[in-house]
Amino acid sequence: MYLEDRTVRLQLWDTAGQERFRSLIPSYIRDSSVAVIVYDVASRQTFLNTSRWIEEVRSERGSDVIVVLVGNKTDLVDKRQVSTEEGEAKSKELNVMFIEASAKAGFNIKALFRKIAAALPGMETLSSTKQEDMVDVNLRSSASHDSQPQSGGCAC
Ligand SMILES: Nc1nc2c(ncn2[C@@H]2O[C@H](COP(=O)(O)OP(=O)(O)OP(=O)(O)O)[C@@H](O)[C@H]2O)c(=O)[nH]1
Ligand SMILES: [Mg+2]
Repeated sequence: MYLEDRTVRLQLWDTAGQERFRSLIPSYIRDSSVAVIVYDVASRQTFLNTSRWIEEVRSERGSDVIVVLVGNKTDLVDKRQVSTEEGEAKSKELNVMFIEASAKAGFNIKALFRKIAAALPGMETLSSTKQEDMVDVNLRSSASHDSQPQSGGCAC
C-alpha cells in the first residue's frame, strides 16, 4: 500500500479462531510485527474473548508487537451488543490500538491498514507529521514584510 511518499508491503496471515487451530497460532504470533484481533460488535462473547487473545500475543511478544483491537460488523446497527465506548475503554486499559469497521460495508478497512502501516517500526517520521500537527506558514507575506527596509529597526 502507499502511505504518503512510501510504499509499505504488508504480509498478512489470517489465523482461524476455532479451537482446533489454536496450537498453530503461537508460531504466527512469534513472527509478526502486528496482531489484529477482531471481534463482532453484535456478539458480546467475541468481545470478551479478545482479552485472552491479547494476553496470548503479549505473552509471546511482550511489548515488542503492535496490537490492534477491531470491532467489526458495525453495519449490524440493530444487533449491536458492544458499544464503541466499551471498545475504546478496553483498548486504553490494555494499551492497544482500536478501530471499528465493517468488512461487509467496506467501512474503515482502508483506515485500519493505514493505521497499521503508520504504526510500524521505522514509520515514526510519518506519524509525527500528521496533518493536524502541521502549521501553515505563509512565507510570501512575511518575505514582503522583510523586504521593506524603511520598516527597519532592530529585530532583536
Ligand atoms: N454483517 C456483517 N457480517 C460480516 C462482516 N464481516 C464478516 N461477516 C460475516 O461473518 C461471518 C464470519 O466471517 P469470517 O470471515 O468467516 O470470520 P473469521 O473471524 O475469519 O472466522 P474464523 O476464521 O472461523 O475464525 C461470515 O458469515 C461473514 O460473512 C461484517 O462486517 N458485517
Ligand atoms: Mg477466518
